[in-house]
Amino acid sequence: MMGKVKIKTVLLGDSGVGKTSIAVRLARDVFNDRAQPTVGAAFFTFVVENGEDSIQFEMWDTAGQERYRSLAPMYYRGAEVVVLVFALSDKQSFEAGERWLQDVRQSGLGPTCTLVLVGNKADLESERQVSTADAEAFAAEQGMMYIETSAKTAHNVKEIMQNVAERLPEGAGVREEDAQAKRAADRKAGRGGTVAVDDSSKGKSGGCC
Ligand SMILES: Nc1nc2c(ncn2[C@@H]2O[C@H](COP(=O)(O)OP(=O)(O)OP(=O)(O)O)[C@@H](O)[C@H]2O)c(=O)[nH]1
Ligand SMILES: [Mg+2]
Repeated sequence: MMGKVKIKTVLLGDSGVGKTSIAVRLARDVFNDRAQPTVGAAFFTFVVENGEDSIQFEMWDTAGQERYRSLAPMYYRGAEVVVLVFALSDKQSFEAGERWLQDVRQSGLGPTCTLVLVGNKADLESERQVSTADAEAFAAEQGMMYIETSAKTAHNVKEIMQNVAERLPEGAGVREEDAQAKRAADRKAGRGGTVAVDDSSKGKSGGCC
């Protein structure tokens, strides 16, 4: 029983595999045929109920394009759930998974981090280039869950996070009660919850002549 928790989650994988489409499906349950490549990263939040637990996923949707690759560690630092996406219709995106995982592991993720491999675009069955068996074998080798989805038809998309929610280790995430207690303690100690504004520039600006 975890109660109400917030879980930092990150979506990774090559450009065009459907990360943003999955995030949009999770957060708003819609699909856009002409989604644009993500610039930098995008943030999504949604709640998954699991029995008496209410899990608020705070999801960073990173940009897969090579030029943004160096930014990704900023988003997966401290992540408790890493979702690595490839497209079932694009073998190269599957093969790229190893490199994405290497990056993630190098950043030193916690031992309780949940790793998920998602084979997306399952609706393009006639264009399939990666077999379920190959993807399952890779996932098992890497200690990941595996699931095949279609952001287009919504097939299995909710199930990604439902499966994660069911398997989260006890003590994962930031509990709402703890966050509240911390805010109260900070107030009592005279530490404001707001960031102090640096006013060192006061008096220097706005001068005329
Ligand atoms: N047929 C099909 N097309 C999809 C699916 N998911 C995404 N697409 C399409 O694939 C293209 C790329 O999707 P995005 O969600 O933008 O991909 P991305 O992984 O976020 O790409 P980057 O932001 O560049 O990293 C878009 O044209 C989507 O409409 C799916 O499940 N099936
Ligand atoms: Mg994107």
